[in-house]
Amino acid sequence: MRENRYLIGAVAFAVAAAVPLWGPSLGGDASTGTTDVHGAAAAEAHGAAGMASPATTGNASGADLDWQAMDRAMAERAKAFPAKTAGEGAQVLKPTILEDGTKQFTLTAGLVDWEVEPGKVVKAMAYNGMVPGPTLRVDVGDKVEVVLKNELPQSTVIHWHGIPVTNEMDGVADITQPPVPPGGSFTYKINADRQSVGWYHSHHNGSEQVGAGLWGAFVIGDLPLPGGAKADHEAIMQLQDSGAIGLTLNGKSFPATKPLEMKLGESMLIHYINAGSTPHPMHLHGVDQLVVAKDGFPLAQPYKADTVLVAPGERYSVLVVGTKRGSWGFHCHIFPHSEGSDGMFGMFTELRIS
Ligand SMILES: [Cu+2]
Repeated sequence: MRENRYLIGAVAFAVAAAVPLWGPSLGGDASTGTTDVHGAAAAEAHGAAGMASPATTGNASGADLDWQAMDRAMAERAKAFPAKTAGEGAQVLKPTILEDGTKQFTLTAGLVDWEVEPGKVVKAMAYNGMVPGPTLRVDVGDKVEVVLKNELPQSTVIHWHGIPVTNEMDGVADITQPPVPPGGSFTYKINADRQSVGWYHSHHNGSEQVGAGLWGAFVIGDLPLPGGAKADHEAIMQLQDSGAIGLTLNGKSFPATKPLEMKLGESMLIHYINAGSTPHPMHLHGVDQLVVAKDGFPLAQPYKADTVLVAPGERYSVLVVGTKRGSWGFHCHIFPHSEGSDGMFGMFTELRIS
């Protein structure tokens, strides 16, 4: 009971602490929260005939733009996709194999400048210089060590979400271990004894550190698919909405998001991981999503959807078959997260079937 009280206290504190931090950033990048409100208010005040669309990325709200200017701005952004930026997140990290066969990974947490979209560079916290952090992939039965080195100016820890660990390896500051101070390190030992689609993230000053970039994917083994099917492609789509990184897919905002690509008739297994602070309904145009797993646990009865709601912390795995050629929109269906008066932004990409 005593531990429970601490936990409840910690959660209440985290929520209270998070509200002022997340308030302005939940709507998107720095310009979002304010222009959004201004746009709606301006439209009301002027009785504007046009829609007060949330101006999330540009300088003007919908009410301030004539329709040609709006169309031009939208076309320009769409044409820039997929835009080049410095840095690529979620790269698969190769382990060092220790003498006893243990797979050892090193994650170094530090400050980096991260380009989320062309010209927009934010002060991020990152593992090994990338956002999201490196993707860890191991086999069922592996013994795993992850060495956390802290080069941040504040303490940190790593929590393993959906990954089997003993209590002392759970990585929650002051609950299961002391925080790892600047300059310190800690080695996590994990027996990867079951298949999982998991992830890892900071559990110290989480409302700042996770949104600043301290998270990544951790996959154990292969997710079994209905009927023993094998997917031709596998992709991980990591969602973020808050903090320094803001509205992104795999650490990048449209037009710097990466299109997913497959050929007609091929299949792709896509794992959503929501590392953010709000749910995102992920909508794929043109082809169905077959939901095959929740939090890495295969579903007894997979089901079809065109929009899959992924809450913070959750993972959903969906199987997609390329039945129709084309560039299909693929985005969060909360439009203030993906499309405004100057076009697509944030959580928008394409599934390209050729
Ligand atoms: Cu969203």
